[in-house]
Amino acid sequence: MARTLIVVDIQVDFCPGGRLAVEGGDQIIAPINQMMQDFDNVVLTQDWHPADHSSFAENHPGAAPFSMTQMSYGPQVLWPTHCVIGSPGAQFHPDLDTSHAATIIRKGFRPQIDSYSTFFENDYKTPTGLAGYLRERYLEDLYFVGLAYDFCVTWSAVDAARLGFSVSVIESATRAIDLNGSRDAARSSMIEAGVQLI
Ligand code: VGL
Ligand code: ZN
Repeated sequence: MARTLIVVDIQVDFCPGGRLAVEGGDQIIAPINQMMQDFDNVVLTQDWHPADHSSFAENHPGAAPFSMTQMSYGPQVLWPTHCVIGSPGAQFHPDLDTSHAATIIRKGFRPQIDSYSTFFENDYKTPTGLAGYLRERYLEDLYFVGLAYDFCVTWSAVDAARLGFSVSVIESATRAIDLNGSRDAARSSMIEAGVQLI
């Protein structure tokens, strides 16, 4: 069965020096570049927010970054401003080899909805189109790597498993934000959803 590597959000803002830096985020880039050679298909994802995005603490007067708020679709972390459309921080990390990727999925561009998963936005309803793309190409064996383990990687992997794909996460090629125990919670939710952790 054709194997697809889905490389989540290897962007300047999620790497050291970026606006929502994940510790060690840059350490996984060389191994991911290497791994791409062993896959039949590579998909890259890109967090892609307008400046007025509702997930930014800055757009909620008085709110601190990493605090929680309530959105129409449920609880939402308020993040430091990151991955603003067209900004240098939204670009792929310059060391990432983008030449093997057939597709780039962008997410989080609607001002009122955040999107961790690369399949559905955080309302669990609005699709990105990735499931249709993969199914139409008979790509059903998915391997996830990238940033951040406990947000975009986990939400994507859990959605993929629920959609019926065969799903693995290559843990050594991920790094976590780990906000209030989010790493362990993420890991449990993946195991519960039937995601293979390798
Ligand atoms: C992410 C928080 C906000 C991620 C994206 O890529 O994990 N986390 N936006
Ligand atoms: Zn984001």
